[in-house]
Amino acid sequence: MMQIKHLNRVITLNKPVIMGILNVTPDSFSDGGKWNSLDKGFEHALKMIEDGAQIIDIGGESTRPGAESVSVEQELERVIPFIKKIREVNSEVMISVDTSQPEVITKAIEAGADIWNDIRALSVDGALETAAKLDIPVILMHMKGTPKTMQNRPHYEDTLTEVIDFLKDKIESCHKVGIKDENIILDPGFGFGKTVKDNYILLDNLDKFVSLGYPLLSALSRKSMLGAACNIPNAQDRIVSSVAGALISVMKGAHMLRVHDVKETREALMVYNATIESRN
Ligand code: PT1
Repeated sequence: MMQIKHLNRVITLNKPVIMGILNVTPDSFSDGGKWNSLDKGFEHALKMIEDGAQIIDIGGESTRPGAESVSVEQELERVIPFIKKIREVNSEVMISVDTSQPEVITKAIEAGADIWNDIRALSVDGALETAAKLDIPVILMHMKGTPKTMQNRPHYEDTLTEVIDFLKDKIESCHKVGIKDENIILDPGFGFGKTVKDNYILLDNLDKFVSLGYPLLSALSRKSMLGAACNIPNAQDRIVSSVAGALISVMKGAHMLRVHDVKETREALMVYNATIESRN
């Protein structure tokens, strides 16, 4: 049975799991920095937990297309207080931190976080060694380029093969420094250096990622690939299309969903679960 484990916290992946997004950046692409005051962000996290999120993903760096990078100090200032505040009232929920910086994840884990969500797949200096030493679950995501430039004419000879080979190479790098298989989670990286068609090729072939044998995270909530299919320019208006994408993902075997709209996604998953359970 696949599971994600850190300290006394365990999530079993026999049913799809929801990771709720808590953007503590002033410039989030879809919440526009709505949750960047400590109190508001905290309330939002509690609401997501109540709505069925088993993981809260906290990010202090905006990584949407075109975003500028921020300093380690800024990331720490944004992220650590939220982790501490959530841990004061909840010791059960898992907390992932959306960062690429070894120093940020190290301090975040000290403050009570569990999972390293790294869109740069441990490519920053010292990241692989830090992940091995911390012995925590890590999310390895595919990206082509950097957030600032990645949507500048992305091109692949063979999208699926290139993304899968990238992740296989990263898994090998992890093994070399002693990161355990049980700590590896994969993510195709929707919207990170991909055309709309590339993104839909990856969604249609998510089962091939699942076949690699690791937990798979699908993170397409409110992204432009949905806006493109449905002609919805505003990210906030992409809730129904996000739930549709989430449901396609779980039907192709995704274990985890990184979403903004926890309640709506949970409702779709309840229908999915009822369908699966009819087999017993
Ligand atoms: C992701 C992800 C992430 N995405 C993981 N973490 C973002 N593991 C932040 C658009 O096309 O996919 N996996 N952390 C947000 N990034 C984007 C990218 C937001 C593209 C929007 C778009 O609209």
